[in-house]
Amino acid sequence: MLKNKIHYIVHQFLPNSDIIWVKELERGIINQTFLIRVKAEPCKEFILQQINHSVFPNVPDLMTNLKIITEQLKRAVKNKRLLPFQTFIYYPAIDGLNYYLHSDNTYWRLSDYVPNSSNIDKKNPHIVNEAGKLFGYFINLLTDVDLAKINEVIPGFHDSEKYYRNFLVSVEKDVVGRLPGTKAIYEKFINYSYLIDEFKQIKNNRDIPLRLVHNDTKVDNILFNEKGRAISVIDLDTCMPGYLMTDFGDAIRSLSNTGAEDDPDLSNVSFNFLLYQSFAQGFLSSVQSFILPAEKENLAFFALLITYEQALRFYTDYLNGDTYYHTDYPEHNLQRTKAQLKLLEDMMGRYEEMKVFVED
Ligand code: GN1
Ligand code: MG
Repeated sequence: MLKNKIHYIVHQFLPNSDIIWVKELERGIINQTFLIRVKAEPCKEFILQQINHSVFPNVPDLMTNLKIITEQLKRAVKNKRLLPFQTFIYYPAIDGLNYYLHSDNTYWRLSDYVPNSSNIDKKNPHIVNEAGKLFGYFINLLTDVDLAKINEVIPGFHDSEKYYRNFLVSVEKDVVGRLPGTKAIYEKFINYSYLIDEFKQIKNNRDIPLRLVHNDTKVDNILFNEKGRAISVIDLDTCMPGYLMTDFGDAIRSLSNTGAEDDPDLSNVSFNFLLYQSFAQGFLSSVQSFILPAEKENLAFFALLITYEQALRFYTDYLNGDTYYHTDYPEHNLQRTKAQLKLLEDMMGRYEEMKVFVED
């Protein structure tokens, strides 16, 4: 039974603890997450997560990264004190490792739960500005980490060119026969592939540095307190060397969308320029002391690029028969693709204004 299993696993981290309840959280579409309440003085809550082992084949390397990153965040938050920022740690299991390998070959980890925090359900300029400040601050806090110490747990994670190549391979194979019914979508990806050509130029630009960035800056990965202040950044699994613009772009993809990432009603999906401005303003205020001109010039481009990339990733998974992302219904990845493409096309119509806003 799942409950017994969860209790057993919690006891691998907190032996003898008295578990009051376990609740499954809908957090992310990669890992499975549980909130655990344990009897203590006062009661304390923890996050137990099953790590998606097929997405992260090397769990020890992943957890080594997380140890470096969470320790650095703790240190830097104390030194910089520019914004409130709640950190958390991963607890070692009784065997001393910072993950637990269960007998059924599943990997687990336990961390603090950030108290009095939640995701937001509605996006408004204030909330989005808060998120911008905190995602920018996150990069600022990590500027001292030696990049050579961080393992590349998913090679080329935001290499859009790689995703484009994967897409072409999946189109060629069409293993589950989903291509013929989605030819119009396929055509769009081909038409917009000039974004990949432009990305190739950026990769060759030596003025753009790699930094330790979050790489998954969607709205769900920011926690807010009850006053609506952004207080913590979660889901650090993909935190690896990458471009600052990627964090900006991925956040815009998620935060400026008036609909949901997988909205079944495409009329809900649109690009909200005011939310874009609010996020950009917050983000730039946190990175202004170190952002380089070549990075700034490409911020708006990455909003388009990462939205295109995400659409490609969803569509490729659809063509592959839904092997990567968790799906709730057969056409889920197709729905996600359509919503991301709609958002992308909307952004394309405002691209010049987007550029002008961040560059000034
Ligand atoms: C995945 O971790 P989670 O489920 O929030 C994905 C991101 C995508 C996101 C889209 C490791 O994020 O890159 O942007 O889904 N993470 C991984 O919702 O592939
Ligand atoms: Mg993630």
